[in-house]
Parts: sequence; C-alpha cells; structure tokens
Amino acid sequence: MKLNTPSVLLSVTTLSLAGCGSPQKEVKRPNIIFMMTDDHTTQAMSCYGGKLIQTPHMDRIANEGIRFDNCYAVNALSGPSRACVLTGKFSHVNGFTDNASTFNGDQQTFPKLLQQAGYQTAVVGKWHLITEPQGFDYWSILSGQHEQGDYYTPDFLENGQPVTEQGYATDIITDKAIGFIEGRDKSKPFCMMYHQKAPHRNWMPAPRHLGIFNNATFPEPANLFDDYEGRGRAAKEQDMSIAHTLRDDWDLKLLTRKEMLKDTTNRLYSVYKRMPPEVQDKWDAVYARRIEEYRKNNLSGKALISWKYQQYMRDYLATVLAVDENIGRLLNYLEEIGELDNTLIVYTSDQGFFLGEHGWFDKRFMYEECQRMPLVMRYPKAIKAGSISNALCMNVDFASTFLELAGVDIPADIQGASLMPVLENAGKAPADWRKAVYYHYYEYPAEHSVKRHYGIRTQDYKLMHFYNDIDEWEMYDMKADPREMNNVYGRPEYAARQQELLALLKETQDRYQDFDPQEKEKELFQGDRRYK
Ligand code: SGN
Ligand code: CA
Repeated sequence: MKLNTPSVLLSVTTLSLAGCGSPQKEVKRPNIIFMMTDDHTTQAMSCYGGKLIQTPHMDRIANEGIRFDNCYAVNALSGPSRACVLTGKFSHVNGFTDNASTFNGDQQTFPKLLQQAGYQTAVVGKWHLITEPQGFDYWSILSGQHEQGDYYTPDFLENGQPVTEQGYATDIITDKAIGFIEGRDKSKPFCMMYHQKAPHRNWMPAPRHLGIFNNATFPEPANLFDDYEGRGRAAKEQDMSIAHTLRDDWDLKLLTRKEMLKDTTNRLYSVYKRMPPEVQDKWDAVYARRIEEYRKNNLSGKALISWKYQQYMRDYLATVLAVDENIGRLLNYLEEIGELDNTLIVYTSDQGFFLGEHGWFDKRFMYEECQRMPLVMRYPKAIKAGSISNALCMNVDFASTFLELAGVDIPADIQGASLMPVLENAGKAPADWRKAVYYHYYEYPAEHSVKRHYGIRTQDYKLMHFYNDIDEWEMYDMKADPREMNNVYGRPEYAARQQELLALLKETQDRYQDFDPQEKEKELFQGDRRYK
C-alpha cells in the first residue's frame, strides 16, 4: 500500500512500536466511530443535495471531511450488510445471505482484529445478526421485534443481560455511546459501532418531533407513478409499493386509540403501548388530524398515492431529525473531551431506501436509490475538508480501511479494499482502482417479493441478472437515464457495451469467487445422468 501522507506513516509507526512492545505514549492511534443508521438514504441528506430535509450534523461531517458519491451496498438488506461490514467479505463468503441467516460469530471480523491490536471496542444499537456479538469489550444491542428493536421503551441485550430502557431509541443509543466513551480505558484507542434503528419502518418519530411536518408538503419524485414499462417482471412483481403495500395501520397510523383498544392484537398497538401516557396523548392529537382527513376525503387513485406519500415522508423524515440531532450531540461531546480530531468519524446506513421513486418504499433492489449508501467521513489528520469522491466503493471496504488506519495488517482473505488511498488523496481513486462494484441479493421468496439478482455497477452503467423463478437481464445507461426507467439490455445500439459489461461481470465474479447460480444449476442439471 502506498503511503503518501504523514498521518499514515504515524499510524504505521504506532503499529511497529506496538509490535515491539515499546511504550505507546508518544504516538496516539486514532479512535474510530462507525455511525450506521437503518434505511437512511442520500435523498434525505442535505449534503447530498436532498431537498427533503436539513441534516446539519451529517453535513458537518461531509464539509469538514469527505463525501462519497459512489458507495454501494453489496446486498441491500440489514443483516447481510452488517455481516459484510464486520467481515469485509461478500455474503456468499461470510455466510449471511439474507435476514433469515445466522451469523457465524466465530469468524474473523475487524473489531476482533482491532481488539487484538489493543483497541477498546464497543457496539451499541441495532445488531440483527442473531448470534451474540464477539470481539467487543462492551455491547448493548436491540433485542425486541426480532432484533429490529423498538422506537419506544426498547429492549436491549447488554453484555448478555436483558435490559429495558425508558425513552426513545435514538436518544438512548446515543446515551449508551457516550457512556462507553466516558467509561473507557483512556490509555487505549477505541473503536465504536454506533448503530441506530431509525429511520427503519414503521417510522415512529421522537416525542419532540411528533407532527413536526404536519404542515409540510414534500416534492414528489418524478417517477412516483412509474408503470414499469420497458422494465422486467422483477420491477412489476415486487410488493413494496406505496399504493398497495404500505399498511393503513402499521405504516400510516390510521387507527385511533379507541380502535386499538378494541383490537389490541393490532400490531400498531404493540408499539403504541410502549409509549408513556403523555407521549400517547401527543401521538393521538397528531394522528387524529391525519385520520380525520383520510376518512373525510375518501381519496382514490393517484390522489390517494400522493397523500400516502406525504404521510410516509412526514414520519420517515421526522425520525431522521432525531438521528441528526444525536449525531450533533455525539460530535459535540467528542469536541468537549478533546477527542474529535483524533477520531475517524464515519456516517453511513446499512443501505439506501426508496422514498417514493418507482412508487416504492423499502430497498433490496440493485436500483440506485437503495444500492447506493450514504457515506461521509471526517478525520482532519488524513482527510482534506470538503473532499468529494466518485470512487466506486462498497461496504465490504470498511473493514480494510479501519484496519489500515489503525496500523493493523489486513488479512489476505478480506475481499474489500482499503479506502485509505482515496481518503488521503482528497477523494481521488488511484489509477488502478476497481472499475465495477458487485451486488448479489438473495432474500426471495420473502417479504416485499424482490427477486434474486446479481450484477455490477460501473461509473456509467449497471448490468443485472434476475434469477431463480425468472431469467431476465437489465442494463441501464446511468448517465442518460439516472432514474433507471429504460432497460437497454438487448438493444442493438448498446450491443458492444453490453458485451464489455458481461465480460466485466464475469471477471468480477471470478475475482470474488461468486458464480451465476442459475448457470450452475443448468450445468449441474446437464451433468447429472439421473436427469437425462
Ligand atoms: C421488516 C419490515 C420490512 C423490511 C424488513 C427488513 N417489515 O420485516 O419492511 O424490509 O424488516 O429490513 S415490518 O412490517 O416489520 O415493518 S432490514 O432493514 O432489517 O433489512
Ligand atoms: Ca436496513
């Protein structure tokens, strides 16, 4: 790895000192805070040009550091993304392919390697990997709702012990984060994974933000009423539309207290009852207006979709407000204790999300809004303020990046690349940087009915293959068609480009040792005499 700035020389020097068993007092290794939310997307971040909401504290990280415009999830779903982050390996290698998987916690992860190298490690908030965290000196993970956690009065598993906390999840997780930093062993650097539940479905805002956007009208995405013409079956057969999938009760909260008390088996009641009475009162007042409007207006067709979109945005964006405030609180705290500039701050989300684009919410697809992850970082000792990068990055790159920054050798079996050369060069990728990022989604048949697919994204194109109960290719010209409305696969004018992309896909799959499961099936089928 090329070393071209004093900061990296510093971290490497530290490692060699540590390796010799010499005292480390003189050289301070950087702390790492990895902030990750659940389902937050770049459209809802003002530093990405999003017009929906202001996120001043996330923007501060970007402005005083770097914004990555081309960072992609390799499997846009919670558990799989988290497993990729921890291991630096793709789903087919780390074994956690979908949310029904169980993480093999005995495998190598970057927190374990940092801990072995003398870091104090912690994880707070959403974990979602079923097995208990390993490699952390302190952990407190959301345990309720199948590890999705609750917004109100959330249950945690803290160093193996169950505990229920009073308050709002986003605030509580930050309290835990600050508590860990306060109580840490100050002779060691620390690495903390700070994982919010917000803004995950069913989008319950903090008490102080209930109803905050009641009078706001958000701009609709241009393709809110997408009819999927020219796209394949995968887009047409999904079940994640604002029109049909959003639930009146769970998602839109169109149920009064009285109605919930009449049917306490309703799922909305299971989260409503976790709120203290004064918050329930405020909730009732805020949603009464929405319920009344809905019942009075009796909308249908496009008008109803537009209305639902507004309610969805009001709740989703209000949960983001608390995330941003709490990031501000954590940054201020680090500043107060004099650790801010000695800490690599990373803000990202487990994947992006649809905010009405194509008529959808949720994620899972290799389409841009959810494959793309927000990624901003701040570390003034190595990153030039105001940097913007278009380097093609993946969530499997984080592990290598943190290891290199900490001066720890990157094991050869880690598949992601360190982003340190990009960080140190104000966002510019080295000449030999990858030409494509890889993607593979597996959770089908399942909730939201997004078919299995894999593919690559280059700077200008996307190629994807949907398989399993389907065999369809899609290709998008991202410069001409950033909203991915025109599938150009098979079009004569793109024939040469298509060949190139197919070859690059093959090369990428060879590199990461993943294969086309459908082709493999065909091969097996043909080779097996029993089927002849
Ligand atoms: C829940 C949600 C889904 C969501 C998955 C996975 N349904 O099952 O909408 O796609 O989580 O999300 S809900 O009815 O429980 O709200 S992930 O981010 O954890 O992968
Ligand atoms: Ca998620």
